[in-house]
Amino acid sequence: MSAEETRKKGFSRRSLLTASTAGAAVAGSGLGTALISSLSPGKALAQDKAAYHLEPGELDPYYGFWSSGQTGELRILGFPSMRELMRVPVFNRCSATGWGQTNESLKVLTEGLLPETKEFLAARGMKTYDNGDLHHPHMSFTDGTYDGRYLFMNDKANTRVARVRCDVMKCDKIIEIPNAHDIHGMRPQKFPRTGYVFANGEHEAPLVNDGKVLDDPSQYVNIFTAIDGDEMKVAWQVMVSGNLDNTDCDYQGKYAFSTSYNSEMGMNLAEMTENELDHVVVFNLKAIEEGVAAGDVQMLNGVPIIDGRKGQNKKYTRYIPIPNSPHGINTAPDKRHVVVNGKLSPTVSIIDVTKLDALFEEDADPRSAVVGEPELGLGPLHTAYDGKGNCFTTLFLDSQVVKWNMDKAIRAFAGEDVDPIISKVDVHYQPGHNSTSMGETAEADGAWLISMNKFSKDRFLNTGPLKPENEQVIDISGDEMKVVHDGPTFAEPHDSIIVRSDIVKPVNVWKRDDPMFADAIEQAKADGVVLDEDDKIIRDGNKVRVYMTSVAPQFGLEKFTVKQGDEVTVYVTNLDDIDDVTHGFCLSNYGIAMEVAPQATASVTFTADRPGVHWFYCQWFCHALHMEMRGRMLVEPRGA
Ligand code: RUQ
Ligand code: CUA
Repeated sequence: MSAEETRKKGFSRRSLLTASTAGAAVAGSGLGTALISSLSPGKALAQDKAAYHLEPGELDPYYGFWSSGQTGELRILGFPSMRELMRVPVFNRCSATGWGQTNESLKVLTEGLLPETKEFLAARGMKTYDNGDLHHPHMSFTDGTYDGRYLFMNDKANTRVARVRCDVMKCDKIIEIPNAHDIHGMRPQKFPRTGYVFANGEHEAPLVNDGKVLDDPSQYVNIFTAIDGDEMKVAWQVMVSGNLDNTDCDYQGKYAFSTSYNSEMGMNLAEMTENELDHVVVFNLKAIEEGVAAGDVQMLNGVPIIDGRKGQNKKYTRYIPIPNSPHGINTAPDKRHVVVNGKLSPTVSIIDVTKLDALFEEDADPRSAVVGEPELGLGPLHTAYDGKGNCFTTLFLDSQVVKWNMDKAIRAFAGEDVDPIISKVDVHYQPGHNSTSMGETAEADGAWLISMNKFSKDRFLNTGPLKPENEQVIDISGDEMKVVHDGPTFAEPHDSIIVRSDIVKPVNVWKRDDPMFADAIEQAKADGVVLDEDDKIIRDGNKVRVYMTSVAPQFGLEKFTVKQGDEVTVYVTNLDDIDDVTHGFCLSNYGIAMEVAPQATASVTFTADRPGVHWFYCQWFCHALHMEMRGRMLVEPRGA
């Protein structure tokens, strides 16, 4: 039998030979001899691996942008090799790069905080939060697909939304969202462009949360926010009923929609899961924009808020009943269907966006927008797409991914006798999110699926009571899904996107006038210092500004002298413009360290309260004489 015939019969060479018992299984069947004699198993495996295993020096065809949950950073992976390429600090504090300590990062981390938050943190001796819970990274869109400009991400822990610039892969904006609590679901507008970034406030609280209303849940509200992704400013908010979980939007630029569990507005588990039906809230973007323009709002913290609660004005929102506690919501690349994942219900519900107009214009029954509700298995959480009409849904409780057909599910709902389920594959264990290559865009290519599993249990060497997560790469090019790689990761890659590598075009060196260090450029100008040329110390009362260049393997200053108690700012400008020659500035026993990438300026401010000789050194291996790249800060004792 030829390999082709074998595949047609449902046995692929791959499934036979990748099984550990392949030899035995094959030997026992009549078709084994032919296969084994024509192929050496080693070669077949190698061919198979070639799809996801790269040879040294080969580049991945995709970028993977990974969240890190409670670690608070963004991670960049090569995909499908799953090699971790970079960590981009966002809501966390980073020892290597100085994120959370440099003046440049502190500006990003503090300028978008609400005044009351700044006050609250200052009383604790803090400038910003040190933790974050980054769940959902998504790229900006133009015309239904990724455009390589920005990545947006949420912080559930401290109610923030951040943006990362894709040219330098650094976070350039973080804003705290007023009036809302705990931003969870977050998605950029797909059409015509981003545009808006939609963000769900998950937890409910009194709208004015100053302590006057406490244990009276009847006065709590939930808030949906639309952010202007270019300006990184809140455009408007909508007050809704029920906790907002995940969100997505259409490919037409007309609607956004959020899943909502706890339509009961319950305060404990029993109350929260009481109703048989929760809902999806549909937001009519044009009606909301008109309402805001017409002043049908209340202003709070500088933001216009529309009342879109259930039973209020039906112009702005409609509530589509969905079986108990829906979680993920995912718009299909067919630009028409949206899958709502049941979580506590074994079903997913399919919404047809072409039926949403009637909900608003003709007051149609909201359930009329539901055109399918296949039962898939236990604990459906998220759905991804192959762009060929098929859907991949994670089943948390079953520890499986199920592949099913959208069209068949819709026909079955209409009464036809068809089974939408194509196949299932075991994953290890308890999957949450999944993503397909380009799958949340109109350019879904159907090559790969990643299943992001919350538990790894026995899949790796034991690391003690705390185990890694497990992310499995699945080949979805055929009808049967094949798990081809286990990827252990630290807490907790929650969600990811897989982006074709040609879309993302990062630079190799910084531009000397980059806005990231605009403040340093301005201060230098005021001090009569040319950042790329001068090594100078400027004294300004008890403030001292130290301007230093760096070229491998030397800092521009071998020493500088300050007085105990001075407020010192060190600016380091990296004059190297060769790819990959990053320097660092680490001031030992002062708790100071930062990254200075090619052509960048970085700065840090501290009080020189320890007298004596203190070495600073380059902390990024840059040259054969990297160890020699060092200098002294001499601190004269007080009264000397
Ligand atoms: S939600 S495991 Cu925070 Cu993305 Cu579904
Ligand atoms: Cu410069 Cu190491």
